[in-house]
Amino acid sequence: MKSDVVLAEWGAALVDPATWRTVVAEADRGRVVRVDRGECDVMTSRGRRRVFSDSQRAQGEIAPVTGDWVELAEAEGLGLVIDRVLPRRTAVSRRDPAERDLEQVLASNIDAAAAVLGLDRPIQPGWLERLLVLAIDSGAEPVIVLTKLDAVRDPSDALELVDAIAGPTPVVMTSVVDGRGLDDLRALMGAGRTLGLVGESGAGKSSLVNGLVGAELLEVGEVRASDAEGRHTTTARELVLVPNDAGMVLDTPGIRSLGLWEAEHAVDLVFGDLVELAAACRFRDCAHRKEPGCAVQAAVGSGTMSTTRLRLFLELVGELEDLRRRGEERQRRRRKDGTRRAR
Ligand SMILES: Nc1nc2c(ncn2[C@@H]2O[C@H](COP(=O)(O)OP(=O)(O)OP(=O)(O)O)[C@@H](O)[C@H]2O)c(=O)[nH]1
Ligand SMILES: [Mg+2]
Ligand SMILES: [Zn+2]
Repeated sequence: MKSDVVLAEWGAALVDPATWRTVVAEADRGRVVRVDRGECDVMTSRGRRRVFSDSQRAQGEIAPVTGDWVELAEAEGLGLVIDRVLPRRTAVSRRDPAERDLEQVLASNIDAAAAVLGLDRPIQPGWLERLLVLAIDSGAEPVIVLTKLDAVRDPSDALELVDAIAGPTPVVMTSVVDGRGLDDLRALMGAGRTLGLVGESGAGKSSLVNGLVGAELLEVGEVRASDAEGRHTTTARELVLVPNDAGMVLDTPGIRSLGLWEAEHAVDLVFGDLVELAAACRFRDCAHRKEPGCAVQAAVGSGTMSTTRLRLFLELVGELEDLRRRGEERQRRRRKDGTRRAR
């Protein structure tokens, strides 16, 4: 592709918002639009380039992810390689549930982060809370997107539950069948801005991309009829340009599970207002049920805190206590086994 053709197509998308420098003049710079094993597609002013993600660097501290701004270099025998990943403005990342310190970056340099859930299945509060942690923790503007609005007769119960969790985070309901809500998503994008989508398989992320682009660009998979379980159709993280300078959207494969790290952070990131209130309770170990001097119950009484939100908060705190207790027991058992074997 020639430079002017790319510019006409990608336009503002190739302006690095961190520096406001157009990449056009710099053929050695670009943005990662797709990552496969060992290779990536990088959009540069000269078009889409397939580059090696040189294994040494890819396994190092910063492996390139979709959305990254990178500098390219020629490497002998390899052709174009990613020489450097520029500092990320924002990043959606999760922790490996087995190795909780291992961070996995799912998308970078996004401006809005959407936690996507389908209205075709029951909303699981614990799942939404964890997913919302990813969106809030990314540093981008978080938003909750409820898809398949056309597939439900009355979304009001689901919406009430979601609102109780969302707090100040905006909630958008969409349908790619009748187009409702797509303009609300477009409002989060705009020239040079990127909307990132995360959620479980079958939530409708790739369908949203197609809906925003107005073409069947990405593959979409049926969900199982019995329980709306997805089939993990999307396997690569992909950054897609929306025509007419309307911004970009970053699709990701369905997330299988989110663990303890996300749940722990949900206490502060999702229920921060309750943590703050609880600090004013008379007793430090207040359970916020019937204790005298409970600031949380006072807020419920005066109508500033919803009973549903309080119930969800107490459920999360209870679940965390369970998880921690079980983790400690496992450790104790392991230590005991160790001493037995050492004898
Ligand atoms: N009725 C209706 N169905 C939808 C809507 N959006 C998505 N679907 C359907 O939901 C199913 C899953 O959609 P996908 O877009 O493949 O879901 P995904 O989140 O990309 O799934 P993975 O790639 O597996 O993570 C498909 O059968 C879609 O046709 C919608 O707005 N309305
Ligand atoms: Mg998909
Ligand atoms: Zn209390």
